[in-house]
Amino acid sequence: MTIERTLSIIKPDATERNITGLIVARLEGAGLRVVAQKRVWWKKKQAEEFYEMHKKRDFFDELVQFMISGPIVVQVLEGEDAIKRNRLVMGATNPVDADPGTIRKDFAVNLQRNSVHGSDSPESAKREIDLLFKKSEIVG
Ligand code: RTP
Ligand code: MG
Repeated sequence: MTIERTLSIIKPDATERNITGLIVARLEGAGLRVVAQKRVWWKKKQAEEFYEMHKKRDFFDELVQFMISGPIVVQVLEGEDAIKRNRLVMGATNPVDADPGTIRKDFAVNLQRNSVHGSDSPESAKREIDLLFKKSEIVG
């Protein structure tokens, strides 16, 4: 059993609809613990740096504009197999393809406004956590 940490973001479409608590309840219900959390409103540069791996994708500019359109909640989640576990409870990127009972099936608006982000590998989890949190902000 591996206790892991992963980086989660509650996106602007969810803060706008005031459903961050409903989403946190789903994460906790899936066995994940919020060990760090803050509400921020990114500047363009921060969104571009976070999503740097998507720079060449045709949706990059739209994604950055969306992610700076309102406040977000960034979190470190801890738990057994946290990275995979979080991706499972999030559901598929496009809510149309997401399984019943997942966050995206129940809350996402569309492919872009899909309510949550979750790190997709141990390497990206480390990069994303180090980018957004100081060590002292994470309390396990
Ligand atoms: P995330 O990174 O947010 O956890 O989502 P993901 O791994 O499921 O999806 P990814 O391929 O990494 O894409 C990042 C985010 O970009 C937006 N997107 N828009 N218009 C489009 O074709 C498109 N494709 C992706 C989504 O907000 C997606 O979560
Ligand atoms: Mg991704």
